Amino acid sequence: MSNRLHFDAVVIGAGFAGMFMLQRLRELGLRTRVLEAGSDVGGTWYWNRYPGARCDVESMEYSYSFDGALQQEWEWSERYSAQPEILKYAQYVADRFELRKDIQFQTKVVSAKWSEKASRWTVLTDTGERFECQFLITAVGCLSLPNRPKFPGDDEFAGQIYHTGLWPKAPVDFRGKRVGVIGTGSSAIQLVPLVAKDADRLFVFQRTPNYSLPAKNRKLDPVAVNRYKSRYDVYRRLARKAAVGIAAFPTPIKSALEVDDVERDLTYTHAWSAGSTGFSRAYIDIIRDEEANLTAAEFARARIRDAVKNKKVAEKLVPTYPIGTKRLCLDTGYFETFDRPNVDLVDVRSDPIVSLTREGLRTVSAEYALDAIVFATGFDAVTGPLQAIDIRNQFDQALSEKWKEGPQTYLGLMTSGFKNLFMITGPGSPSILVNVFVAIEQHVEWITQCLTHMRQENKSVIDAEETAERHWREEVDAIANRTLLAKANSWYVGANIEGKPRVFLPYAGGMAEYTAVCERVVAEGYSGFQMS
Ligand code: NA7
Repeated sequence: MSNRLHFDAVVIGAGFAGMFMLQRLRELGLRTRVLEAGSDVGGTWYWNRYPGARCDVESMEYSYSFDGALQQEWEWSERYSAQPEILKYAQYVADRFELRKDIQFQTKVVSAKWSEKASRWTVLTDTGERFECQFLITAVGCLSLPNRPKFPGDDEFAGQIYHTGLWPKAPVDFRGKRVGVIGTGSSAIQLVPLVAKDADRLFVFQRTPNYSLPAKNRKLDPVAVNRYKSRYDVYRRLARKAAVGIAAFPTPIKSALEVDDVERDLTYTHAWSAGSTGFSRAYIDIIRDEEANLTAAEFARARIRDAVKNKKVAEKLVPTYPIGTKRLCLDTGYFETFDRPNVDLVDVRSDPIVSLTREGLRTVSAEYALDAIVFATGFDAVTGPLQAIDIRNQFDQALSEKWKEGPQTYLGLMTSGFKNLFMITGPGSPSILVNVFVAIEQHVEWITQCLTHMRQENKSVIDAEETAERHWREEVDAIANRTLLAKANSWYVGANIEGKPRVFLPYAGGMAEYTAVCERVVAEGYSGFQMS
C-alpha cells in the first residue's frame, strides 16, 4: 500500500453515468477522482465490442441532454447506433469536457470501507492504491458483470472462448471456423447474423427462444436530423415525462381487449413495422394482463413463423413466455439466418449442454466440433457489479451481506447504514427499464442537488432511513407485481444467476412517476434521509 490519495468524491466507473457525475462534481468544486477498470471511457460500450453490438434506443434519444451545444454538434449516422459510434461519442464527450484528467484508467476498485471516526470512505484498488473520500458514488452500470456459466471440461477446450460482454479489442476472424454461440438473448440476436456470414459452420445453442422484431435500422437523413435538433429541447422534455424515457414511444390509451380483431391487427402491424421495442406499449395492458399479452404474443409468434422458411426450425424459435416480460430484442435478419445452410439451431432445453471437450461441446445426445465458443450468456445484472466490490459500513457489514436476500435501497440511490454512498441507476430505480441516459441524468442531477443542499445546510453526512428503505422495497415489489414482469424468469428478477435471490431489481413504475417521487422527497426536505 503506497500513498493515500485524498478526494472529496470518488466515482467508480467511467461510463456515461460516471462521466456526467464527474462533470457535475467539478462544477460543484469537489475534488473528484473517477476510477475505471477499462483503459478508456464508455463502460458498457467499451466492453461489449461483439460484432453487431448496437443500441435498441434511437440515437437521437440515446445521448446526453445536459449540454445544448453538445447535442447540436454531435452527428449520429444511423437510427440505432452501433457500438463503435457510441464509444466514439463517449470519447468525444471525454475530450470536449476534458474529463480524462480526473479519470484513472486500468484501476479496478476492490473494496471500500466507511470510517465513522474520519467520516470518510477508504477505497482500495487492484493497483494497490488507497483513496480516501467523503463521498463514494457508484457508476458501475447495470449490465457490466458478465455471467459466464462454467461447464465440466471448461479448461480442456482447445479453441477460442469469447464472452460478448468482454469482447477483445482486436477484430476476431471467424472465417473458415466452426463456431458455437451459447445463448439467444439480445447480444446473441445481434451477433448471430454477422457470425453466420463469416463462419464455416455456426451452431446456436438455444435454451429459451426470445421475441425480436426487425430493427428497421437505417442511415439518418440529415434534413430530418436538423429538424429534430431544432426542437431537441421539446423532445428531451417529452422523454423525461414519458414512462420509459423515450419521446418517440407511443403513449397507449386503449386496452388490447376493448378493440376488435381488425383494429388490433392494424395496430400491431403498424407497431411491428415501426421497428422499435415500443411494440409492447401498443396497448396499455400488454405488460399487465395475460389475455391482452397473448394477443400481442400471438402476433409476434406469427411474424417469427413468417420469417423462417424451415418450418421445423421456425417452431423451435417461437417463444412461449408472455411477450415483453423479458427484454424485447431488435434484430437485423436474426430469424432468417436459421435458413442458411451453414447454421444449425440446437435446442439445449431438451438436449442440455453436458460439458466442453477438447474438440468442442457435448450435449446429452450429441457432440459438436468447434474452433470457437461465444458465450452470449448475459450478466449478473444490476446488483452483481455492486456486490462484486467489497463495500463495508462502519460496523464492517458488507453490502453483499446486507443484500443477501435481495437489494434494499431507498429510491435506488442509497442503502441505509452505508453513509455517503450514492448509487447511480442502483437497484430500485428505473435504470434498465427505461432509456438509461434519462435515468442517469436524473440520478446525477438529484445527487448534485442533494450535495448542494448539504453544503448549504452545513451537513457532511447523509444516510437513508431504514423505514423509508423498507417502504420503498414494498413499493418497488408492489408495482412490479401489478405487471407480468415479475413473473418471467428474466435477469430483471435475477433468475439467470444460480442462487441469486428472486427479487424484482428495477423500479417498474416508469421514469416520470419515479422522478416525481424523487422531487417530492426533495420538496419535503429530503424525507427518508438523515443528514448530520
Ligand atoms: P441475456 O438476455 O441474459 O441472454 C443470455 C442468454 O444466455 C439467454 O438466452 C440464456 O438462456 C442463455 N444462457 C445463460 N446461461 C446459459 C447456460 N448455462 N446454458 C445455455 N444457455 C444459457 O443476455 P444478453 O447479453 O443477450 O442481453 C443482456 C442485455 O444487454 C439485454 O437485455 C440488452 O439490454 C443488452 P435462458 O433465457 O436463461 O434460458
